Amino acid sequence: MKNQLSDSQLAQYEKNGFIVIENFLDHDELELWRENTQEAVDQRLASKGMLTNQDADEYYRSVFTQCLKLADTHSGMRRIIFNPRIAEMAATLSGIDTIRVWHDQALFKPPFGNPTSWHLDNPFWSFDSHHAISIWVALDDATLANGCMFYIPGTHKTARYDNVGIGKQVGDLFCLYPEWKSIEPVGCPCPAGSAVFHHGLVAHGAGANMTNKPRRAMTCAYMPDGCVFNGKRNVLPEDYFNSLQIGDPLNDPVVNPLVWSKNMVANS
Ligand SMILES: O=C(O)CCC(=O)C(=O)O
Ligand SMILES: [Fe+2]
Repeated sequence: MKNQLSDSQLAQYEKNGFIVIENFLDHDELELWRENTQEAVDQRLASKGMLTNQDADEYYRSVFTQCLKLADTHSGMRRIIFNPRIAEMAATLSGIDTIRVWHDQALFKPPFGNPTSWHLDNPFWSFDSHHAISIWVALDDATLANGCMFYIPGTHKTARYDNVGIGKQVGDLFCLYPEWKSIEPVGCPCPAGSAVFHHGLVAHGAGANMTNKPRRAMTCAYMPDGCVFNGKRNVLPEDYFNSLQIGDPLNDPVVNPLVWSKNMVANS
């Protein structure tokens, strides 16, 4: 795993709000991620479990097959997602000392799948933070033809917390941010095993899958330690959600496990 970050990569992330790490996983690691992710997704779909988009409308189901919090239901995924080396990279990029998992999610764009409309991530979530970050790992080659990621550089600096969602109009986000229309989007094709880290407030989306094969990705979103509840349920378990008041710390060790801390390393 290529888990070293150079100063120039840190500066690029700060400036653009995303960074591609080609061939992040080596051959064996990629095989492990593929096997575990595919198995965890198959199990979740077969069990008709919660935290999928299988009850959504036909359009959204064809954007991707979405399965959230696979680390909760699959031990192999737990080992992958709770890897402190990845969490350390996420913390280092976002400039924080202690980091929790918000949620993992598999996003498999099916053959001939719909595009992923331009959106921001953090406005979906139960906390507001300028230090939220995700890793998106390509399990298949991600190409301009099959729906690789696209970003609008620098937008994390002026984004707000309104949520446009991921609807049927690819460009709905620009009704909210007309000033972003003049910035050239950057496509990020990358070979399988590559990773993209992106800021929770950077504008991003993915093209349609024009090919007859799936474009699979495994992702994890991280929350800085110390974040507070903003009133949105998102993926919070119902009982926990009902127990929270706006402003309460989101520090449940099971729901949002602390996966890396500078102090943890210093003390160990
Ligand atoms: O994989 C996709 O199509 C979209 C991914 C995305 O929006 C994300 O990881 O935040
Ligand atoms: Fe996203």
